[in-house]
Amino acid sequence: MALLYYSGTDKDGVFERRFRDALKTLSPSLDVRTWPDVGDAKEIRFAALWLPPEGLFDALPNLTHIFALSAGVDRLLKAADLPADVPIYRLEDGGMSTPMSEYVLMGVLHAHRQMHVLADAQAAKQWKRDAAEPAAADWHVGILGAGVLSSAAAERLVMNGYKVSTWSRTEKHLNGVKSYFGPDQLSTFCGTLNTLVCLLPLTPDTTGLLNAEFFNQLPEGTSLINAARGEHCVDDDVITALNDGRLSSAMLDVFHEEPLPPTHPFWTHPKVIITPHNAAPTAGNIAAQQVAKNVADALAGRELAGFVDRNKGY
Ligand code: NDP
Ligand code: OXD
Repeated sequence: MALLYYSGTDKDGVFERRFRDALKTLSPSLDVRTWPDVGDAKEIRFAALWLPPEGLFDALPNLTHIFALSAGVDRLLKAADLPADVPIYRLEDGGMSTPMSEYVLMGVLHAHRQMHVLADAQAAKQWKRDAAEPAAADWHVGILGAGVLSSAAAERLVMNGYKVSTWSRTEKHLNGVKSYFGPDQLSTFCGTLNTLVCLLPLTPDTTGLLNAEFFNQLPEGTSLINAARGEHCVDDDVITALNDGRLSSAMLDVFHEEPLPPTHPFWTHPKVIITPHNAAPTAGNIAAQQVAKNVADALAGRELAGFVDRNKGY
């Protein structure tokens, strides 16, 4: 019985070393192989993957469990040879909650403390002491999503004194956070925000959600943070909203095409901060803990963590 590992972005092999070392300690009897060195493919029951190449699944006739080495499974679900009857489990946390909370806090602080205004003032050698800086308690942050990463980010913002709301499919009860849910409550959720954070999974329902119609529901001058997927945004509508002042700034970690092509207007827009899809890197050793536990639970016939509902798309 073996597990096949593959990561499409781990060019220097650091993640693989951390993942395999931890897995060796946690599941010493598990035979771990790295694509494309599958050996006898019939022995492979488990696959742990990020951005698998086409043909990988077709090569594994006896696969029983797919472990996504990511929180989001949008790309995995689009794999042409993804077997329809093999369950998928995604990472829940995977070491990402803390860095994602830091990223969101950094973006909120940047917007709340008017760093764009101050950067412009510095460029003009102006001593600008009149940039508006309301108290954190008067700065309303709305998070699209109330799942693993969004709850962690919401908790961090509450700890820092911000007023926080979330929007999800179903109602949530997080300490100090107001919950909005369902399409009917979206415009009320948007109505009084200072900063909007997107941490939704990419699904047919959420693709292109951040468009002109959506931005028009936000108060003038809302700042945007998108650390979910590039396809949540209609890029031209983001640029228009930045230019007409509906959005005051945008901190973007994810893009339709990654790396972001050099010709993309986001690179040079004065109100855009770009980060290279590194808001919350997966921690190899922590990912290995969840995978090792899921392998043990699968072998013992117990329920596994991180089940992906293909109908919901996350
Ligand atoms: P979860 O599945 O834990 O949370 C998703 C949340 O989105 C849930 O609260 C869910 O609602 C809500 N949601 C889903 N669909 C809808 C909808 N149609 N309308 C309203 N709410 C909806 O995901 P995670 O928090 O673990 O991860 C979120 C995403 O973050 C990932 O899918 C990935 O794309 C991105 N990501 C980005 C990283 C980066 O470095 N930039 C790193 C890791 C992840 P409900 O709770 O009611 O089901
Ligand atoms: C993820 C990501 O979904 O890194 O885990 O984007």
